Amino acid sequence: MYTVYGQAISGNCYKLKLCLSQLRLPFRWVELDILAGATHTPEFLIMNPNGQVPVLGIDAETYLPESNAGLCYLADGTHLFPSEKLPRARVLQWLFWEQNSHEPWVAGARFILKMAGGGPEHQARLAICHKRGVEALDRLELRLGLYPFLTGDSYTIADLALYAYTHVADEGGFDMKRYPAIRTWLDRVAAQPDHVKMLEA
Ligand SMILES: N[C@@H](CCC(=O)N[C@@H](CS)C(=O)NCC(=O)O)C(=O)O
Repeated sequence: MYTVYGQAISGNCYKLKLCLSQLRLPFRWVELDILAGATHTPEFLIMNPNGQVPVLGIDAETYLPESNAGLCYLADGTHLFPSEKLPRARVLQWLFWEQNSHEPWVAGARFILKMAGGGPEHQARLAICHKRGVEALDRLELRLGLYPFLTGDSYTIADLALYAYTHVADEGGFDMKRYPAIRTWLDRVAAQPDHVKMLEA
């Protein structure tokens, strides 16, 4: 059985939970407190030298950090990750974009407001997250105005990955009323079979 080392409030960790649930794979969840330093203990750093969750435990000795690497591993050979060259590369395109251009800002703003207290010392960083996050959401809106899912007509791990932080972007201070195509897509993703909510047990 797989093990997810994660923190339930984290969108990156939610990606693995959602993927495992949608593939109907049994898993065990080990809850870790990031702010208490649980990802920087010597034991954890053996699993992920980068000191971050999530980590996917594949067996007693095999650990896979990086949320989107975990998605590719779990979904390989399933309907959530196409095997043909170009459709597969399109999924990877959105997974890389998520980590480079979306997650740092959209999740970053949420972290500041929801977990770090949002105090004056965070305001300069928050402003950057909002500026860059709006740019990312504008691009997502453009794409989702053209296609039902990110890579075209089918739901894939690209949608799953982008859903994780976009559906809670309002908690980072983003005004989601500006994004009708994103909101329709969020409903479409939430209606997929075996969808689970972020904080659902
Ligand atoms: N690129 C990583 C990012 C993971 C990440 O940012 N994890 C955060 C929680 S969402 C974390 O563990 N932070 C603790 C730290 O950096 O010390 C992934 O996609 O898995």
